[in-house]
Amino acid sequence: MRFVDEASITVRSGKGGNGSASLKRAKNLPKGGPDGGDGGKGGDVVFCASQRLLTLYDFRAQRLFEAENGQNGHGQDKYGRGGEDLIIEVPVGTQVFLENEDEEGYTLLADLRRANQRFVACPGGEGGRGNLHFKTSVNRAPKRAETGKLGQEKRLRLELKVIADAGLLGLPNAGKSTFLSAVSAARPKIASYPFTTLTPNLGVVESDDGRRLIIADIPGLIEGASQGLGLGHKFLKHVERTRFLVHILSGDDADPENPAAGFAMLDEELRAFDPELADKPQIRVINKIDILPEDRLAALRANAPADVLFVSALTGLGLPELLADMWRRMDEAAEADRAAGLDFYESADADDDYGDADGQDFPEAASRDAGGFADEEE
Ligand SMILES: Nc1nc2c(ncn2[C@@H]2O[C@H](COP(=O)(O)OP(=O)(O)OP(=O)(O)O)[C@@H](O)[C@H]2O)c(=O)[nH]1
Ligand SMILES: [Mg+2]
Repeated sequence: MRFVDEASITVRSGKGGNGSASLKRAKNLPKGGPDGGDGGKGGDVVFCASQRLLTLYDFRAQRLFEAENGQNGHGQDKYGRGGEDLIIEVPVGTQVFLENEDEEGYTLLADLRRANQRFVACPGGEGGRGNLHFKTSVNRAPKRAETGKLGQEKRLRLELKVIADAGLLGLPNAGKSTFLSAVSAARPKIASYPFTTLTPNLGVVESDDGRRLIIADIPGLIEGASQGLGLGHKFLKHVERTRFLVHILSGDDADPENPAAGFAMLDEELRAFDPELADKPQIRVINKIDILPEDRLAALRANAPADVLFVSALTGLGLPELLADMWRRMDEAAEADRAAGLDFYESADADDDYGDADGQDFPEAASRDAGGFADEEE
């Protein structure tokens, strides 16, 4: 499965069915009254955020989405059946934009941040009323009925911005994907050459008491990424919507005399992308301590800022401490969000409603595949 985070599609809601102008016919009723039923409502086009999906890949193949039309009403008081709504599943974190007709650009319609959150993008047309409704004391046999209203058509742009609790940040080869695979069920590609990861990977860490911490692993950044070097820094948008970052520096790459400089270098790239991202809380980690010569490791420990953690993603050394710190950050961030009245990262099955005006929730919560978009080859 290839990771795709942008798509343009057209959606059409269903037309309402026509009302019927039928008059009763029966032997004993020469001048029958109206018995024409209403047309059914056209189907809505509805987006639903699903934890099963991790990319917008499917929208490469299909670009037109149409809900069903409502059926016409009939005589004998028969109402037309409503058209089926069309439910379009998108990954959690998908933003739905309306393509502006006159000017360039897009208008944000909905941000589907929570599992099962729904957004009605195009309501179906109302069904027309049958002549039943038009009977009056002077006109007992009206021939009048309404036609159904047309559905709507919209050109939409979908953009996925991954939502996770922690974002991994670091130079190529630092061991980000190795860390993800050590602590979650995700199996991202890992290799000893730079830029192994080409698209984001997601992994889920589960605590003993059933809590979940979602980690986003993104491609490595290099100095000058903000000027387009390496893979550039566009993937940073996938760590924008995280609570905190885990900044991993390989003990190979760190300067033993001044390890802080290695972290500061990528912080500058973050700042160039988005100053807010640079201000996000960070856990700083020096990795690969299993292969560092003793004197190098000793110098790194002596010269690193006190908060830096030392780990080996490969052997697991130091990972329990790192995970404990991540859970602590998670609690702190959740507390800060609650204090600020923010709803951004609420878990999927929270039942308080804070969606967009028209984003509704469904009670059943899908469970997320613990894997990720790990498989990079198509
Ligand atoms: N000895 C040792 N090797 C490690 C450790 N962590 C990662 N590696 C190795 O370092 C290489 C790069 O690891 P990756 O996990 O692919 O690194 P990455 O940061 O995801 O790299 P990119 O995806 O290219 O940005 C692989 O050969 C790993 O086996 C570690 O703690 N100790
Ligand atoms: Mg990687």
